[in-house]
Amino acid sequence: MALLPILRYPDQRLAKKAAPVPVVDEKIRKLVADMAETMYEAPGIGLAATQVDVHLQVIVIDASEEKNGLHVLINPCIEKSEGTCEGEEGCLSVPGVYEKVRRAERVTVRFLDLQGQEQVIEAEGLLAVCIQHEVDHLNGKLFVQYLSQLKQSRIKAKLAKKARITA
Ligand code: K1U
Ligand code: ZN
Repeated sequence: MALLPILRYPDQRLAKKAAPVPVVDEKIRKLVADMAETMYEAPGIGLAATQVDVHLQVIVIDASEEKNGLHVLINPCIEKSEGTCEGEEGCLSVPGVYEKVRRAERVTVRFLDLQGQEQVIEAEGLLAVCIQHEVDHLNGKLFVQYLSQLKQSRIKAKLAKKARITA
């Protein structure tokens, strides 16, 4: 397995739209293993392939307390969204920034598993929020885009300053 570098906002590669995975093969299973290792090490509760500069529809999520509940979603499609909720979100591509975002409370998502079999899950709470956040990544959208232009400019300036200090 390998740790993968995570792209940081405002890198334009984060705005690319991911393509569907044509076949779930060993190459995809290796990508998933590397993404899971990268997510756990960060640490984070989710990671989309877009964030590691791979523009395929692959997501890993583990929103469990014990870190023993890995979900792998290939070619995910949110078929149903119900209710609304508002909670603080973070993003491994926007380090150190946590902001409130409004999302659907429950989602039904269809996807392929690591064997290429179609699966459906109904999710709520943090898992549902994380699925929406990661599917947004695959569509080239970041959680900061739900915020005002002023907040987005402040976040860009903060990250640019941090990058200058650490360079
Ligand atoms: O996609 C990502 O950048 C991962 C992101 C997922 C996410 C977090 C919160 C709400 C929605 C989606 C993160 O994992 S940010 C880090 C984080 O939330 C966390 C880190 C350590 C322990 C617990 C949570
Ligand atoms: Zn993110």
